[in-house]
Amino acid sequence: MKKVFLGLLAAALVFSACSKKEEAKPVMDAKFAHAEIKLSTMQCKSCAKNITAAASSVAGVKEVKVDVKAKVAHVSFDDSAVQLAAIEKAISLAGYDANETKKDPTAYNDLDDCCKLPQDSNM
Ligand SMILES: [Cu+2]
Repeated sequence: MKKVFLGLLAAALVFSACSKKEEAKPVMDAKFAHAEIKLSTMQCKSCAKNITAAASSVAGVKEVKVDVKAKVAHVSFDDSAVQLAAIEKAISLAGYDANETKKDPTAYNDLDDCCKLPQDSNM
């Protein structure tokens, strides 16, 4: 009987401790939209730099983070100022596929060999 009582007491203490915990505050900035852009043709860190520069140059884009391994760009942007399609376009004009937007062929030709697809590279 005593054990049951202690068990209940312990449970009550745990419960009260939990209920006092502060709720985690959301860290996302509500003002900005977030999107992932697939970069299926990117090859290396140099590509990441080119893509970051291209996407960052679009007005309304707040932050660009390119994940080289995953071949994805994480973009934060003000969606009242710019559409995702405009960001994709800027990346395509730098010579890379961005989601379904195909790379600009001229820009792609001007890329360093290391940034081209393995079948187009002369290295
Ligand atoms: Cu590259």
